[in-house]
Amino acid sequence: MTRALLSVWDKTGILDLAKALAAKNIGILSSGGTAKTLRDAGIPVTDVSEYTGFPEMMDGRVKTLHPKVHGGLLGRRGTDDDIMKAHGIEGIDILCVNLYPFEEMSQKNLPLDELIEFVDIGGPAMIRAASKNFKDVAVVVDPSDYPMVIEAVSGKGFTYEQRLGLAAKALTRTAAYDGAISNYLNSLGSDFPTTYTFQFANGRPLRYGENPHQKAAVYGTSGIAGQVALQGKEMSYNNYLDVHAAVGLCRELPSPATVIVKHNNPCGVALGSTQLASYLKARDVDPVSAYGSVVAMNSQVGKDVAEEICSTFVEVLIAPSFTDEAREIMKKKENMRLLLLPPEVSADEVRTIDGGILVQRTPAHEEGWEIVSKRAPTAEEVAALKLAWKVVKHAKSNAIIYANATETVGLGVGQMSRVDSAKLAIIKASEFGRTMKGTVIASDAFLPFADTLEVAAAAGATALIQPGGSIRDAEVIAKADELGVAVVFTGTRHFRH
Ligand code: 93A
Repeated sequence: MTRALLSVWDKTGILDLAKALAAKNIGILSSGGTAKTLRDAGIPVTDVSEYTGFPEMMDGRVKTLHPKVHGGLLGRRGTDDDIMKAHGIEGIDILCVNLYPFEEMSQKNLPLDELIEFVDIGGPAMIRAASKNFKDVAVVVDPSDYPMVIEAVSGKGFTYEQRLGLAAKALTRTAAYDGAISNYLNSLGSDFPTTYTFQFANGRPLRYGENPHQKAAVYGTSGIAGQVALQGKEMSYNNYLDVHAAVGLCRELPSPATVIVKHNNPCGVALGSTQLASYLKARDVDPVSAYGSVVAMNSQVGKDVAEEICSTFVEVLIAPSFTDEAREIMKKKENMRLLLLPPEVSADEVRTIDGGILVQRTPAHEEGWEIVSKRAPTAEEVAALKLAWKVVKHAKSNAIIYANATETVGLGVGQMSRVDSAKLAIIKASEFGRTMKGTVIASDAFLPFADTLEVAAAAGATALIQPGGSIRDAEVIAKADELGVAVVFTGTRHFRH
């Protein structure tokens, strides 16, 4: 290897890479800004403009777009040597590029005239050229690959597999980049692009899908999809789904809180003065369902929680951090997966249907609450309504959640009729010796009839939160007033199919 071209927006790690190249007498060509960075650090570098005899122009729009650059990347060693020589084209053996930050800048509401300048043309062109010629050119688009490159140039060079892997990664990057640009342009003037392009890297096969006869894989580098278990068995398809469900709710709760999820639905949710207290309360809501569940917590897991978790069977425990002591204790549950709660990635919610996809976006803020009953809820009821409303949002419809100020008491979820959810929650809670006396209820959508309210009130619920909006709202409110139940309308529906 005799020559490398470095042209990077993100200069992270570039000096280390350049030093390693220089140490092996690999000549470095660079575009303006990158050349300056290297030169300032005392690393010998030739400007691309000097090599091509063509200046950078048009405010940088044309920097590397020149046959002497693209010929150097595309020329087949052994086949094109003569023509390269005839035109003074020098072979480029390593290309290191990262692109103008279009994705980041497109979030900043810039006028299109300004944003368009972040559409990188020369960078992707070089990446594609080098990728096509991967047998002769190593193409590097990710600073996290620099150590591998440094090792290769300092040792035996690149293997065929390494070159191919780098090219595949490089083309994944340009495809994602173009996808982001096309999504942006296709959605100008509307909320969603006319053509929806999305790319997820880091695909890993899973042992199987929802069931053992189904094949499956997971894709993604960030959020839950990017998480690898700290201990335990590999994450399964269903684990990812349940973790996603648990984390979505857990992130909305004040800490410390615990969310226990089984088959994509919460089966126990509690707040507590400590993480342990919230876990014990959440588990007691439905200890039978909690067996073999996914548990999400939103504060550090210490020894006390670890010991309790180990006293039962938990599929996955996810938390922002674990103390060393907790990690040590949980090692004895060698199958239990431990995951770190990742920062939230706000992305469109995408689901597949036969022949296409459905996409939706959730705004951060909901409408305000309105008290519509004669009796206003007490402070204690308001706290319970807040908790129940958050939980119902994350349960499958039709859902009725009974809660007090710190925990769910009964959960009726995923039924075809709302009143059945109200009854089911009571049946389940009574199995564990719980009463609905003094609870409140949340309904994910409006109550179409007063029947659900009557069932809940007869069991002891004293307040109701629901979106409102039924043609029989007045009937439901009149029934609530008759029963002394406080009613809050939220204006926002939380169906979850
Ligand atoms: O404006 S460009 O599309 N035109 C080009 O010819 C070109 N060549 C490299 N952008 C171009 N680049 C990009 O410049 C690279 O992809 C990289 O992101 C950046 C590095 O510029 P500099 O070395 O001047 O900081």
